[in-house]
Amino acid sequence: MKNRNFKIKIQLINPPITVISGMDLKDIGCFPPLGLFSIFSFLKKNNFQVEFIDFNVGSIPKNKINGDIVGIGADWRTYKNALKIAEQAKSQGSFVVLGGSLVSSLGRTIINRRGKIIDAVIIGDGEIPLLKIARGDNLEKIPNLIFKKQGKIIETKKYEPDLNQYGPIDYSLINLSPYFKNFKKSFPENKNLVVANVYSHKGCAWRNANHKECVFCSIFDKTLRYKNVKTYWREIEQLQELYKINTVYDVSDSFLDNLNWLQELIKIKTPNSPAFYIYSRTNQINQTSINLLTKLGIKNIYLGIESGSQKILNKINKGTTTKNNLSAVKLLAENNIEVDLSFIFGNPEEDKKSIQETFNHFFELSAFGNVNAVEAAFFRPLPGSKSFALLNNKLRGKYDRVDNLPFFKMRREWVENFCNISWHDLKEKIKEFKEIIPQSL
Ligand code: B12
Ligand code: SF4
Repeated sequence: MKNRNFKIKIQLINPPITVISGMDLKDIGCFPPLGLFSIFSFLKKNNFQVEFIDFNVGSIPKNKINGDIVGIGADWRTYKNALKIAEQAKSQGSFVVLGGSLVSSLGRTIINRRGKIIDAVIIGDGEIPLLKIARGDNLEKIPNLIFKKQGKIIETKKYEPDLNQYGPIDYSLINLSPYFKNFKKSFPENKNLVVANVYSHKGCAWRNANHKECVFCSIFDKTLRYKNVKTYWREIEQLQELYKINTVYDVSDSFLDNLNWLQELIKIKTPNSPAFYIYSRTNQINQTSINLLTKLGIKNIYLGIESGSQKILNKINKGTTTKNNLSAVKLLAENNIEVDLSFIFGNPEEDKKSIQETFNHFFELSAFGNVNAVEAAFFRPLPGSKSFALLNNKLRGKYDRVDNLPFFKMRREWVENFCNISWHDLKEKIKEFKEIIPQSL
């Protein structure tokens, strides 16, 4: 790499999603990759020359990869292409850094296998580690980094910074219009929505309190961290000023984890603010939380129902009950709030009986009349989750040294090893379910 100083050029890249048949592709290019964008905004604020390239939006001229530092975001849908971009960047002499949800779980394996084309991976938040790399700090003193030095893997100390150190994300730095256009094209039934993604916090209270997260959860945040309400609201106001957004999509894991924070937010909220779309756990929906959400201006809530079988809910350690689900959807219906429901098929010990219970539960929930959309997904044993460790153990460490994981094959391996239903029958059941549910978002 050339000298690391303020004149260097940093490129932050969201690779194209690899399209595999059977994949739901509707969301591609509808929202900017928020993590990468947050890093972009933070580095800009610190006066670095930074370029933001999203391969899933618009067309990208060839040979554009030429940064002194090239930071690439990768999740399971983009990892293959992230490697291709890393190879190209390395061949041009760039310092190549990978980060994002998948990378945070597989960091050591990635450096071990791809050390020739990737100089470092960042675990967790990329803002401060990338800033320090760009400033030319000694890599061994930069937190949350994994890299190779003289053939040896170095892993630096881990920490989760206070989110307020980053300041507000500056949404004026990129043009969000292509995302809004793509959203309208992909979701014509929601063509009146101008919706932007933001985040209020990172982490999950259930995970924190319980130290035993849901078996499929692959988030890497260990603590619960909040943006202060003023910073959060500043971001929303900016989005309203710039794009006249009418809906805020808060991607944080469970919006109702901290009701004091929500109360503070309501105090500073301005009139005519956008409607909110949020994620919540069903056991956090009660009249108190609904009153607060109504004051905030909630439009719709996404609820992780996962299964209609209490045995399965216990097995996956969801921490909710079918009673919670019924009471939440009923209360929300009484308060004129719509819900989007998510179900997972292929949970541990899933069998025909538990699937029938899920169908029945869906019918009971729909009867309240406020179900807007339903998502039905196969169970995915993603790296970083308990389920990945279980599968890998069962397969005698088959995936110990694999970074480019065969996610579709692993879904089937999971069912064959942990469910009491055949892969063929499960596929038929999910097909049947998808035929009866309202169109997924
Ligand atoms: C929002 C979201 C979505 C949105 C994405 C919209 C968008 N374009 O932003 C939608 C709804 C489309 C989505 C879909 C899916 N998602 Co999703 N999603 C999330 C969620 C809730 C939040 C992500 C986010 O924006 N966070 C806020 C930002 C600020 O944080 P961040 O992304 O972590 O970024 C930080 C670090 O990761 C790092 N970083 C990120 N990029 C980079 C790049 C570099 C170079 C560096 C150095 C660092 C770095 O720094 C960032 C800033 O601090 C996460 C859960 C979570 N808590 O992360 C799951 C999550 C990312 N999704 C996940 C999954 C599995 C899915 C689905 C497959 C679920 C499904 N239906 O089966 C689908 C895939 C799409 C499909 N249809 O097949 C998994 C990812 C697993 C993996 N390892 O790849 C997660 C982690 C949830 C989980 N199950 O555990 N998702
Ligand atoms: S899946 Fe959701 S509720 Fe479960 S531990 Fe993860 S973030 Fe928390």
